[in-house]
Amino acid sequence: MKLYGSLTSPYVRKVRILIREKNLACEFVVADAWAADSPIPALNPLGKVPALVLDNGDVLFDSPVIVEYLDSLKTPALLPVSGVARWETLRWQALADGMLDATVSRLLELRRPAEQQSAENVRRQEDKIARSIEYTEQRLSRESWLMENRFTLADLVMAVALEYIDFRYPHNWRGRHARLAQWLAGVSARPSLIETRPPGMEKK
Ligand SMILES: N[C@@H](CCC(=O)N[C@@H](CS)C(=O)NCC(=O)O)C(=O)O
Repeated sequence: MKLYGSLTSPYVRKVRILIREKNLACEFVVADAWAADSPIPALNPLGKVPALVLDNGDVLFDSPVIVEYLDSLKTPALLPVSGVARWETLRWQALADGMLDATVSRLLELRRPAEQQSAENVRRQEDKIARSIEYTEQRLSRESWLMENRFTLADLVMAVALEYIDFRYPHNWRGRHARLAQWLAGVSARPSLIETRPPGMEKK
């Protein structure tokens, strides 16, 4: 298998962490989705990374699909296989992906020429991020993990989202969310997170 993606994409990082956690054999091919000669549009019509090329040549795309496929290859499952825990974990992934989408959208808005930027859109994305951080802290139990009293996909995706917010939208969310900050510090110390941190992303 070959995983195509950039070093900075948080969606790609989700997949790289899962590969590391499950010790799967998968080659990582660094590819820039934005480059004129990018190989990505030929793999994924949406032109986005990550894209996973399977051994039979078929290609999977969109990180939730790739994550679920890779997780199915080897136990223990990081995505609980059934019941309430499964739906709750998928909801954590939807929330984390939405936090990434909002952070990317805010960044792209701020990269437009100053006179074309929409302050309203920036605020709208920041509100989504703030509400999501609040939501997460409210649901944090006293355990070290979000689900099942063990490291699952829920912890993986939420840590990626919060570290990406620190990277692209640094602000003092820790001031009002000390418990969440403490939880993140624990997950962030895992080798899979340390080894996949993009250049320039310092650990808080
Ligand atoms: N929902 C997708 C989002 C992937 C995504 O937006 N990737 C970005 C990199 S961070 C990308 O490839 N953007 C190129 C583009 O939008 O043309 C997923 O989870 O895989």
